[in-house]
Amino acid sequence: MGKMEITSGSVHEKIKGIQLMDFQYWADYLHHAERNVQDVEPITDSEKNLSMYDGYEIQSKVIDHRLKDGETIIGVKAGLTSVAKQQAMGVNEPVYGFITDRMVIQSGEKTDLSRFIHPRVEPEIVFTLSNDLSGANVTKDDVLESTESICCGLEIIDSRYRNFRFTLADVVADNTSASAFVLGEKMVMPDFDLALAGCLLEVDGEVVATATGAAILDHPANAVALLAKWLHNQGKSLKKGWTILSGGLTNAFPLNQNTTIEGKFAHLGSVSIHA
Ligand code: 0L1
Ligand code: MG
Repeated sequence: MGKMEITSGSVHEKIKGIQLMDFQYWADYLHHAERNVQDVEPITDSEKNLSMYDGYEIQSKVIDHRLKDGETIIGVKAGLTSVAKQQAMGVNEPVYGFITDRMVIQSGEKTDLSRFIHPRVEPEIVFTLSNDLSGANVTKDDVLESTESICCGLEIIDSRYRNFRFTLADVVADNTSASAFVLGEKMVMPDFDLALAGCLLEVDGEVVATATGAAILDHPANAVALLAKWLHNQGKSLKKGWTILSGGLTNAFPLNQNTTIEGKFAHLGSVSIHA
């Protein structure tokens, strides 16, 4: 894709004298940035009043772009579910986004960095459900009852915004920086206390961060329950067999050329990314 072409006219449209934000314009802007591996300034530099509602409207159009490009939704992610991540990014609430088949990296495969702007890696606990799950009051226990298996994973986040500078509404519009992920090979039932499950994150063999599952909203299944409630509010559900990322347990670390990042987990084995 070359220079960005905007077909919908101006950034704003006026209906009956009320100025409306052009969600499609901003979705095109972010999709173009992702496809061209070009960082951009946050939407809020232009749209000071961008709300969370606006962010999710734009995100939905960003996902439409991906579907038009032939991608398939294979799951969902919770983001900013740990205090470590919220403090690092200067925000105070979790968010969600969608993941597609184009984001899968096979375990052991060397990661081609040319498709990323400034990738960072964070360790995740990943759920697969045995049935669809949705509802206004889904609990951690409902999630655990519906869990087919869990595994460890590493998510590559790659904000389309320059220097990862964004507000919460910006990052929502950008599909919560979703970019790629790799899953560990060991699949287990959550028949142990996931809140106590330890995780070490290593960069080139050196431990750079540690956490337990409790870092994710006291228990990672709480993040999945939150996703079920969010989707319920949109008349949707978590789908059986989807890959569900519960959020980075620790802060994320840059993935540079000739770097190996490995997540080592109690009960769940380990998973690594090499670039
Ligand atoms: O935990 C996450 O996956 C959050 C990603 C969004 C914020 C970021 O880019 O760090
Ligand atoms: Mg994440």
